[in-house]
Amino acid sequence: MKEYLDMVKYVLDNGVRKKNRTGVDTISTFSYFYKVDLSKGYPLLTTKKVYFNSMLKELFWYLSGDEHIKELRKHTKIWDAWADEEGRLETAYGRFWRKYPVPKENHFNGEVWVDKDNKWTTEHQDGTLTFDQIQYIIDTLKEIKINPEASNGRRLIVSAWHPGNATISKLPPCHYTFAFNVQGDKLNCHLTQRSGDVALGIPFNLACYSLLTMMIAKECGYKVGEFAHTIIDCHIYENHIEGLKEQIKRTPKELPEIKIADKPFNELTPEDIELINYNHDPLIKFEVAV
Ligand code: THF
Repeated sequence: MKEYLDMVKYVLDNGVRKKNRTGVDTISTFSYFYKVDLSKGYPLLTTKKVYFNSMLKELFWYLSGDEHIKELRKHTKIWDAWADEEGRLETAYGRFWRKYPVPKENHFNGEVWVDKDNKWTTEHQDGTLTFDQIQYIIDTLKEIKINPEASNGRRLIVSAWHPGNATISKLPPCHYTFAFNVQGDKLNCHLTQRSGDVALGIPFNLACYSLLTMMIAKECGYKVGEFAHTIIDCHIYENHIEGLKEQIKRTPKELPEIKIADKPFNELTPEDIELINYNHDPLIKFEVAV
């Protein structure tokens, strides 16, 4: 994928050395943007082997809304470093996608921040209220499909950022908000990321949100449009520079395809997602900075 290799080259050429909490320095740039057309194939990098299965399990972990990785860690180690022995972790992607905490009542001047029919809000046994942002997106996209003038077409936002949680979390979400956008019969998605590890995280994030967009497009009756990505602190860890210099010498191959089983979105499992014709260059080993 040319768009990815261009990003690698940009950061290699323009990155400025910077220290960070992990102890491994990065070369860092501010606010990189690229987008890819999902109708041209599934953007899983071909210039190295990307562990599609780890990424797939990660996406279904997000969608489960679980606040632990008890299931996920049976399949991949990619989140182990941030969880405790029980598998619990404060990084709140899926938890906030599916169960964003909302104030109960009389929050400010008696305002109630709950949708009127409790369509997306659930009251839990302990009395807390949470909002299912993914279900809101799906239901609203279906409504927009029937009535393109619906008022909420530019409010299709999912937020994984909670300021309070972010102050205590060992690792607040890196990709913390995404937005859907309909143009004609196509569904687009834009992801904003506060911090992006070019070698390891970004290939996963790109594949993950592109697949999510394809799944939601299918569920709601749209064709796939573009995936767009803004990375605010876009960086390369110094121990990844050699590997990436090797990778940019490689020539991208034709992109693979994705086949999604004919099932309602909420019933999909990783087994229902098929990756077809993934031809790739050899793995490049990168160490993750924790
Ligand atoms: N921290 C850092 N420094 N980089 C990240 O990309 C990152 N994440 C998540 C949280 N903190 C991060 C964790 N995601 C791999 C991939 C994604 C990760 C963490 C690790 C990884 O090691 N990938 C290898 C092997 C994959 C495998 O064994 O399955 C690879 O070659 O891709 C970004 O969201």
